[in-house]
Amino acid sequence: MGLAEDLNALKEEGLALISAAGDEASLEEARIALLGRNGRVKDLQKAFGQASPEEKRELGRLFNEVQQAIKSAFEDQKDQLSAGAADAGAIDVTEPRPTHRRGSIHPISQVAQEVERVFSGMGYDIIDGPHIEEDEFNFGRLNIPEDHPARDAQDTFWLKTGKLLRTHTSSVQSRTYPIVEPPFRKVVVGKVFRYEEVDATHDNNFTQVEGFLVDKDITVGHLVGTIKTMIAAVLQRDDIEVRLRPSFFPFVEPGFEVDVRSPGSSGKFANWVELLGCGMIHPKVLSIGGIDPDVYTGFAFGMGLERLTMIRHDINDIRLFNGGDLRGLHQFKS
Ligand code: FA5
Repeated sequence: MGLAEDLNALKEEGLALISAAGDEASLEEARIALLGRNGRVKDLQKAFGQASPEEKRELGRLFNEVQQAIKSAFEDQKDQLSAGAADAGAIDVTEPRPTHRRGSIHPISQVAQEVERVFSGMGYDIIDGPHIEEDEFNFGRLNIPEDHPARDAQDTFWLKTGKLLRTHTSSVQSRTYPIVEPPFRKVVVGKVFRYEEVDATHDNNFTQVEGFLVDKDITVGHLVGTIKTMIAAVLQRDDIEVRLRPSFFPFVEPGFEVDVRSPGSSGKFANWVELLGCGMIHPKVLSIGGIDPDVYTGFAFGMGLERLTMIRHDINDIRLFNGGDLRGLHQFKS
């Protein structure tokens, strides 16, 4: 075969090879095989060097034409491949948006888990109790007999059966005393319900954390130490100011309310806000529960978890938690 036929054959094979290249890697392989330093075009160029001057004039024109045809086929194929890749990544603006968004743990549940972790670390058992409660456990065994004025502060929702939605987690204290032997430490996190006007710091269903500890020689010092430790550990800061005020709850003696103030807060918690009620468990409550108050003493507290979460995240309105506006809640993804 003469050089002219070789050149024509190379042109045909080369164009076929280039148009068969389906991606950039195989196109590059074809380019190296045809136009590379040891490629087919270079081979023929060497043979071309040995031709006579007359042949060279004729073959030179053919050589340039073949080389040019291969190069431009290569450029065309390259353009086509990159246009295809751009199409594949294009955004279809008519496509419907995905409707499922990834959920997140509710900020109250996140702080509840944190509270339980902190109390577990202090040796407390995590326990639970029913939302639908009997008068006896919510009030009676807590030294709040019928017609006691303390009931007025905790009006609630009553069922036709005579049961009620518990107004505080202290009901779990009265359920627990008869079935455990001191010493013990228990903590409950759960929903409570009150027939109450809703505002920025009050809801009609909210979450309480009830802690109670019974042992020998327990004092108010243990109570205050526990509360301060818990607040600092859950909020992960030690600049929260805590103050104790004397207060009255029929199931403790003496009783206190604990207020907190957050110096860094830009809103509600820049001023004192009540966080919890607490005190030394009333001897009457212990003996109703079958625990001898001459041998054992103990403390108890009941804290609003929404309020603690509000301080944690500098939230100014409790209605964010139950309002159902996911834009608010999604800000607190853990
Ligand atoms: C009680 O519920 C007592 N059981 C607390 C207690 C337990 C005292 C053990 C002594 C010993 P009080 O009604 O004050 O107390 O509620 C306790 C906490 O729950 C409050 O300090 C507040 O943080 C929160 N809280 C009360 N009412 C609401 C409400 N409507 N919305 C949100 N949080 C509330």
